[in-house]
Amino acid sequence: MVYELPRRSAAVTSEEHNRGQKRFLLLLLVLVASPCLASTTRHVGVGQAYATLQDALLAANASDTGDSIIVHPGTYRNDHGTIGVSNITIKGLDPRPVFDAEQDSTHIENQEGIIVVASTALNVTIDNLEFTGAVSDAQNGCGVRVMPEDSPGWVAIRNCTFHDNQMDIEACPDSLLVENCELGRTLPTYTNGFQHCMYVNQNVCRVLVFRYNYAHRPHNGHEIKSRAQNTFILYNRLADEDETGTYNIDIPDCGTAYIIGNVIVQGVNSPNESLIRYGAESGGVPGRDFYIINNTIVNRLGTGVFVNTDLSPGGVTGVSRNNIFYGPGTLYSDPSVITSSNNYVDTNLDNAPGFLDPAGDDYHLTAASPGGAIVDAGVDPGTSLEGYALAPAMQYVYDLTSETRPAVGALDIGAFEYPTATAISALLLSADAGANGVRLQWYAPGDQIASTSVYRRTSDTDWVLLGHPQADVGHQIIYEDRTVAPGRYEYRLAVRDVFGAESLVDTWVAVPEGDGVPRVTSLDAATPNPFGERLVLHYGLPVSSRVRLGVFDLQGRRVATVVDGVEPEGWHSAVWNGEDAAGHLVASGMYFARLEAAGGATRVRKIVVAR
Ligand SMILES: [Ca+2]
Ligand SMILES: [Ca+2]
Repeated sequence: MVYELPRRSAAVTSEEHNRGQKRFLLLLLVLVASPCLASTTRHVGVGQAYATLQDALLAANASDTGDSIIVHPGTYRNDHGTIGVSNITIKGLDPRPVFDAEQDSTHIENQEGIIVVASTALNVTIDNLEFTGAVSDAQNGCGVRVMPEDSPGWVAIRNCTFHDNQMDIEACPDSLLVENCELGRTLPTYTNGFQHCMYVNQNVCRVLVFRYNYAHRPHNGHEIKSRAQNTFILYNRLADEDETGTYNIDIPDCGTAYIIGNVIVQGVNSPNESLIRYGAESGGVPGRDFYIINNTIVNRLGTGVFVNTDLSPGGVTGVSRNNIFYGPGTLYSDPSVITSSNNYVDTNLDNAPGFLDPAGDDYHLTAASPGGAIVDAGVDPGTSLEGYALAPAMQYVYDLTSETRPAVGALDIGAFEYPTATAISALLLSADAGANGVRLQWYAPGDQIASTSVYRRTSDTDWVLLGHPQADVGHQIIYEDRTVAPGRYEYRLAVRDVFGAESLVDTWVAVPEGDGVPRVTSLDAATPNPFGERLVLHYGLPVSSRVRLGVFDLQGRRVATVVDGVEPEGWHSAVWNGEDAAGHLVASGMYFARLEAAGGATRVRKIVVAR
């Protein structure tokens, strides 16, 4: 969806288009790249142009051309830096690079964070990095720290891991997106202060979107604390576990807050009984409305207040619908300010909701979940005061992703719909690359495929959609990409089933050098394989050559001759109709295709005939 806030243009693209809301949110991630033609890609790592991220950032700041920084795998100790200019992307290559400040306060820039985004840096993406050991003398050493920015820029933090920092993320850009991240344990400090996983620390932040994350084990702090004017907490897991997390969600200065589709768990060591706290410090931002919709909220402490507004200023209104409140405690400190309906309450921790694995914090519903009370018992939660549709469009997927929430009867109560859709499991059969293209072949069983999509990227570009190949009757999906230059590419097949669940298969392919002519004699994997009536054999010749392409049985006897003659250099295809030399269909079973070309080059591929 594209959300927009009224005053400043920005947007987020996402799979939630069907929400159709236009008034909110931020962050145009597809416009991450700088329009500046002089933009440079700088590589960091052993044997790369820059040994440290700090060196690459100094160069990127000096050139101020909206550079991309690619961090190669490895552990970077005492490597830290400041992003001082706009339109910077820092992206780690798998396996995810680790930045370890080694719990030494001299190891982070300005005593702030391993990566600091200065207020002068607008539109920054930090992708696929791990941050650990950030400690500062001020006791708020961060994995990533974004300085206050009262201008219309954004910061996106994606696919990152944080743990054992004094704060994982402290940030207040105009717009902030944090998605698909793990924000793990925060470190105790000598004053035993409040160490949050996610902290938006000033009201200049206009919009926070925090989604598809797993925030857990804050030490004497909150999984998420937001002073943003508009806070969206969507489809996350926020769990104290064994640590001393205080509030799972703290919205201290009021504002508009959306808490939708989350798993929220207060642990046995929480020093404060409240799980969601709203307006406890001030009315510092104008909104006075909050929405708690389709969450599964669990209290393992012996006592508790699920939603606490007792210190908030006047004029506060909340909506609470379709939630599961599981465990002892008071639902609302002040029920008069909350419109509440269609919530399921079980104070006993006796698994009456029929959760899949509550001891493991997995609150998916099961066949034991009560129909009519939880399953299909939700209502359309309506819209917010600002017109934002409150119904959950997505659901959290353990641990760091999400999926479209399936539509199975009426909306269920809680964070998950039952039955959970079963994603179609797709399997890569072959990936063949020649000088003039790539051919990929997958197998995706089942007859409930709603759509397929093939994407391509390189190690430093984002996914590009190539097409939507159809599965054939044999459940095979074939895609041929004739648009690639030599180099390494990753292909992704996404198969979405009719319930909305998606299965992904990613494959790296190396395309060799060449200008349309193969470097060596080659015979691609036969397609389709197995086959019944018609088999296509693709082969490539580096030079014009006498060619014999035949089919042989397991005893090595020639069954059929497909090509026998002189062919020019380049790529060719030939069809075998499954008949032997006498024109009879051959028996089902295994055969071989053998290509013989000039210079004694011989290539063999297995063929399976299945009738
Ligand atoms: Ca608590
Ligand atoms: Ca349902």
